[in-house]
Amino acid sequence: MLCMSERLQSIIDQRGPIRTIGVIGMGYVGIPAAALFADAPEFDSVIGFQRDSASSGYKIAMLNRGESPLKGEEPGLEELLTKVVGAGKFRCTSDFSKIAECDAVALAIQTPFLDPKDLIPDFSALNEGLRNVGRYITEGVLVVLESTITPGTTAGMAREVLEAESGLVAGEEFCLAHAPERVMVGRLLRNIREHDRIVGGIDEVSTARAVELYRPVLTTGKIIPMTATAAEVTKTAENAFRDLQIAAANQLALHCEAMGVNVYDVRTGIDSLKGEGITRAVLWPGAGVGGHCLTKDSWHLERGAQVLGGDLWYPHGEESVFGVARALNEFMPRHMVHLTLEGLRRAGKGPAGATITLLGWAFIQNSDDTRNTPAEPYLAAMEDVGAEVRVHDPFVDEIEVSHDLDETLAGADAVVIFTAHRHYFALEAAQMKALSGEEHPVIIDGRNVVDPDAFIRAGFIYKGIGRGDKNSHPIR
Ligand code: SAJ
Repeated sequence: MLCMSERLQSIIDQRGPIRTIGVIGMGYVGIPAAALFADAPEFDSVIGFQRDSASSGYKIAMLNRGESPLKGEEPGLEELLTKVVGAGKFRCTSDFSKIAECDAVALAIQTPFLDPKDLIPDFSALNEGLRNVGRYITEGVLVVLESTITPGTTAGMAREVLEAESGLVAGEEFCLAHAPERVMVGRLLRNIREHDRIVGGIDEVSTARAVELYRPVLTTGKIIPMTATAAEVTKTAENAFRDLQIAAANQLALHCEAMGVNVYDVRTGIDSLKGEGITRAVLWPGAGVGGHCLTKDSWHLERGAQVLGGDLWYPHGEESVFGVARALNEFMPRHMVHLTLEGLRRAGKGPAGATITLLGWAFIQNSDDTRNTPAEPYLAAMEDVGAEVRVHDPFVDEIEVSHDLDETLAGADAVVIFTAHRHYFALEAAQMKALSGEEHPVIIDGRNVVDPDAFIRAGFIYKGIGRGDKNSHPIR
């Protein structure tokens, strides 16, 4: 009597090597993945699956013309799509029944949170994708989840849905794995080729089959095999660690403000500690943490520990360090409100009726990506206390966002820098003071962009994140 994995191995041996690959979800994860699979000589063809929905259906025709539907610069992607479509190695369809032709299927479907506070991820799109895949997969297929998911999902909910829809048994009649994406907008192809790839199966046979799928697309990246759950924890933890490092820098900044110290001097000092086995990754304090990775991945990790961790044990009643880090990073926009109110108070003003110029709406410098921008809670809080906020951002094309810096600065009682766009490093104190028309305009620097002394000399009231050495300066 063959054990489960021996049975699965014999089914795979009969099926032969992976030839046809399906990728579900033609977004910024699925499209480069499909193009790179199609470009690998080891594989015969790739089918991209995209729901023909009102919001995304247009991608199908574009992709079949070899065009990329992704916004922004993605070096090499459009050429690669033209090449593989032209070679007949890649096509896109909304006909999910074609999954039956695939030896391997990768799901690249987004998993946002409806509301991070209740830790309930919105798996509805992923669920629909899994049901579609389960409906059409055949014996010996490999199913891989690439989306960032709560630890326990692959071996739990995903396995259950796939088995229920297909009538097949995971680990015995088909392979199941998690291989988290590590792509960053603007370098999608490079990330997939060059980053090491975590590949985690629900069993050894699944892991090995997933390694066969991903090894051909790596150039300098290496395969790092592990279990599916370990792969889910790795992905969520690698971002939770980054969020934690940023929170540590933010905490230090708040302490330095209280102690009258320049946090950037302290950062330079700490960073100078080098040498064998010494590691100090001091990141940068700032106005807050935005984006779609760090704002949710810690909660996926926490939820995994709560759902999976039967005997989870740490200081009871205490928040985990990742939860404390999230709360501190979410606090930083409120600290920017505090600095603004303190600056206005020094100028003899209250927030009601004050004109605030907010510089930077994107969540990250020199980008148009506004997802979960920390500027949003700041704007809401300032409007709640009666201020009028005008937003400038040279990269963001949204209704309330201006591209005219002088116009946005005119009549400002306070100028608040939220994003370190390169344009803001050229801000001129004297010119800004003239535009404000105020005797003592306020400037709040959330990203260490301006020189405090230049603005103080020009008569500004300065406050900066972590600038305990300047935040109580004499007014000129
Ligand atoms: N931020 C700080 N201080 C820092 C670094 C970032 O306040 O020292 C803020 C940024 O202003 C931004 C937010 O944190 O609002 C996120 O910045 P990020 O550089 O982490 O950019 P993301 O969100 O695009 O993170 C992605 C992640 N990549 C993937 O999930 C595949 C993250 O794991 C990468 O480390 C990061 O890119 C990167 O290094 O570029």
